[in-house]
Amino acid sequence: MRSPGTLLLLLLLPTSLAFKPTDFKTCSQAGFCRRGRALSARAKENPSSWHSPYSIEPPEFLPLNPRQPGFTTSVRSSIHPNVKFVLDVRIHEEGIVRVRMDEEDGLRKRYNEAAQWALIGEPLLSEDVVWKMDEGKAKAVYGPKKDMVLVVDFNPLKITLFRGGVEQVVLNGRGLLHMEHFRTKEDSKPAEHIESEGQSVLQVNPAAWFEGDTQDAFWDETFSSWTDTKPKGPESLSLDITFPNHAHVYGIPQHATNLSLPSTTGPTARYTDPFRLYNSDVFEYLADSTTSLYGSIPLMHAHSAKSTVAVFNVLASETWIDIAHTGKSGVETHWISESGILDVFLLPGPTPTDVFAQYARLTGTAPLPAHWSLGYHQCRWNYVSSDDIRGVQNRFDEEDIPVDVFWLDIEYAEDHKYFMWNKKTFPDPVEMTKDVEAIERKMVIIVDPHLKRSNDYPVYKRASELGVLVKPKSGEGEYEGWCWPGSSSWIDFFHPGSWDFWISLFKTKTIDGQWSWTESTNNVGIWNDMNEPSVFNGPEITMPKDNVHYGGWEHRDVHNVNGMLFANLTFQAAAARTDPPRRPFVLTRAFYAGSQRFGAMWTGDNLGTWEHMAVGIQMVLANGVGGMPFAGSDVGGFFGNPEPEMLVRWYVVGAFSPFFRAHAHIDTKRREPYLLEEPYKSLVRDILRLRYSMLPVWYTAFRETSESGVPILRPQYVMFPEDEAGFGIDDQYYVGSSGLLVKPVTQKGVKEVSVYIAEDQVYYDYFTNHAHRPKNRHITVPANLDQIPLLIRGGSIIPTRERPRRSSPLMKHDPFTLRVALDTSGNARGELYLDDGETYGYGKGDVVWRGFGAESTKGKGKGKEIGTVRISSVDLATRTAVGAYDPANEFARSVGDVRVEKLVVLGLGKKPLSVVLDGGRELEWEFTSEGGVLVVKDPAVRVVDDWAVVVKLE
Ligand code: NBV
Repeated sequence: MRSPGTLLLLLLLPTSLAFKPTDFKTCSQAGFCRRGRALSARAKENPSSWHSPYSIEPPEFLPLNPRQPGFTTSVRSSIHPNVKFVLDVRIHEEGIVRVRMDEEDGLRKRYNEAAQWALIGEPLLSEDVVWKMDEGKAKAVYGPKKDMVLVVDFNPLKITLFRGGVEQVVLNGRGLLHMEHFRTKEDSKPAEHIESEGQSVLQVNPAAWFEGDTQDAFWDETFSSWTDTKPKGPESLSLDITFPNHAHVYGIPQHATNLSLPSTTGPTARYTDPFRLYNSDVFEYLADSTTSLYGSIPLMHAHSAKSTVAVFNVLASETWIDIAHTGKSGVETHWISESGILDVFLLPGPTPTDVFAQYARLTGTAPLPAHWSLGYHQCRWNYVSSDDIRGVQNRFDEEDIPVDVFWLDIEYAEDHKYFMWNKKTFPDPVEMTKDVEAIERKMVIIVDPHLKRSNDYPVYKRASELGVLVKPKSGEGEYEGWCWPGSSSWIDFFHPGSWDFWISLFKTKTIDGQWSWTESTNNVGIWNDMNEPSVFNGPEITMPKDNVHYGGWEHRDVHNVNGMLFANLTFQAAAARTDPPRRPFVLTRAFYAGSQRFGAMWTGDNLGTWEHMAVGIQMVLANGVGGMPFAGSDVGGFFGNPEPEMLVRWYVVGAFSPFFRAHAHIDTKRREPYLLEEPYKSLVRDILRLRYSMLPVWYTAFRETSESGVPILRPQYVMFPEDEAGFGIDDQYYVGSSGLLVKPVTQKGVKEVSVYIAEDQVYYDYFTNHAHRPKNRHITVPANLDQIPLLIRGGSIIPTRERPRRSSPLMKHDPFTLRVALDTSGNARGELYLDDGETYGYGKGDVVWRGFGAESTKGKGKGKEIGTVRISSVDLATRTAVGAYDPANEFARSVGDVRVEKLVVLGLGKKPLSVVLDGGRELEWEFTSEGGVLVVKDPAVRVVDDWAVVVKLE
């Protein structure tokens, strides 16, 4: 059932607005992208004579002050000698280099605030740099090994980062740097074409060799029926970034493509268009394309067996990126942005893990999420009434299927006025929410950014009174666009005046007589959709670029940051509902660099096809590279009615994604797991139980990523950075540091899969305990519909909780099983992190963090060789915590009764002679010689304690 409003809107949407990929620009339809590509084409046509017109003044103070972290100097462009630019080069801690360039005393100001939203603070400067001047270049030597050298060439301007004498990243090496300066219409005369012999275009327009001889889309531009007025004229920014000696590039999410990004230009090109970064609501997006999707993270890793480096190009405007793999010489990239200053960070690596840490240092990490949010989320557009929600919950319980969260999409809201319940269908919203919460489950409710322009809507009314709505191009009044509620306006979250107001809306008690969401509870999570922003009657289904935001910035300047601010404020609002705050859950569709700090994301409106299932994995991996680990794709596909086989496989993809949610379009048939026929229903139930049993692994992995920034889903190049054969693999991945390796099946009718293994190590089948040794670097694993290709890497210890429960909080006191998967030397290690899962108590040490180890030794006993495997649990929090950590902290006490109920040791060479708890007590055990599996039953040890179990072998 859909509301009459939605039905009307869906019918009214003209086909030109039917969100086809053709509704979105190609590079050739975006003036500045055409100009950028034309610049690169001219450079290619004239390889011998091409040179960058930009040069810098030698920073003369450097020889006097060689220990400066950087310098600022003026930049000249030989084609516009009267225009002034300024360059700032700095070396920060961790060897991160920042290069900024802006126009100085220009006619207008370029947008320079993207970094302010992306970064967690002003990065600290390095104290370890020594500069010298050398042959027309400035050279900075730094780093603990003094092997990092930054070379700045003065004329033409070029910046190169070397490590160990090898070129890593080069800026403007191909001479494509171009910062279009501000001008007036009057003084920007188009070049005249001179036909007569002997006179070249250059005589009329000396800049034409570089800039071209036309003024392509300088002052306005039309796409379909929309005209972008471009009041500031041309201000685009082009920059070539080359990664010599690196063969793969990753990152720049979000695109539906391979993890290792294919070429978009040159002889190796797979695509014709560059990758685009322009947050867009692309309806029914293609499963293989460079089209920009809902989020944009301008971070790119470049990788080779010897090195990883990255660039973070902090731009908030529409950006296109050409990639060319050039064989031995590396990867050439060309970044073309519509507006903004040049603000590039070079992250020096040298390993993927280092790059993640360096990026995390700049933009922060994903905070520890609420534990329940790692459970299974059941969503649909829409559960149509309170009773519908209650009914769905009952059916899950009747069928014994675990679930943590029920979601409400836009139809709960009267006339799509978010926060306002449709009382006909949801007469008792708080009671309904409490009914869900009674079984320790949660609700997540959608709050979109478009506000119905109606004075009976308190949210719009107040925002309008405060004057915090986005303005149209005139800079006066309120921008009006079309979205679900009909005529709508959008809060300008760049306006500080909107912040307290937004936060106050989420309070569940009225404060100072202001309207707030009293018909809600403090546990409710929030879903921020449509925040690209999606505008049905706008150009490319978004806001006109000449709309005006706080500070006078145009929408074109801030577009890609816009959605992040909405999620940021919602996250703050949800946290501020209680004092002390509790960990909020916010899901966002649009995102930017830094969005990881404000919750989870999903890959938007995918299709129920095998291709979309497969590309969803690649996209989640790429989002991890971009610093957004808490990610997933709609299980089942948003559009369409997946056949049961596909649905079962998709549940496996979901169960091995950090964010696990099933969702479906309003026009699809209901497909909650309990509706499936057998055997599919039981298969899905088992997959869900598997996810729940592994929540300790996921939560432990989130702890790690919240500190290190290393993604939760780890592709081969992250795990084995020196193994070239793995660099292109993106259909299998490891889960955190756990040692679990999964290869979800994403094709129909599959019976077995071949898993790539980069090392000479034993890998155990998670379900059968079968010990595999790779042959030709592969393991063949059975993968019928009731089988999941899931392996444990030898050397890992996996903590699980195996009692089926209805929701994750009900598992709090359940005992643990440890799977001890010995490596080829008989050793293993693992970790378990626990806390209360909802407060910030972990900040003051209310945690349990255990390190497990298995160590094999050989010795003499009674005249014979006796082998021992010692399996132990030690406290990690004491060792790593800053200040005094109390192992008997409040949380630890609350789980003092929690036991380890079973040890499963895999890969024992021989039958044990005895299994004893260190200190004496004999334990009960069973040994299966096939695979060398020892099961130790109930060692009766507490999870909070130090203990050791000693296995003696003949
Ligand atoms: O709110 C309705 C849908 C939502 O279910 C989906 O997950 C979002 O990606 N929303 C988009 C708006 C309309 C989509 C056609």
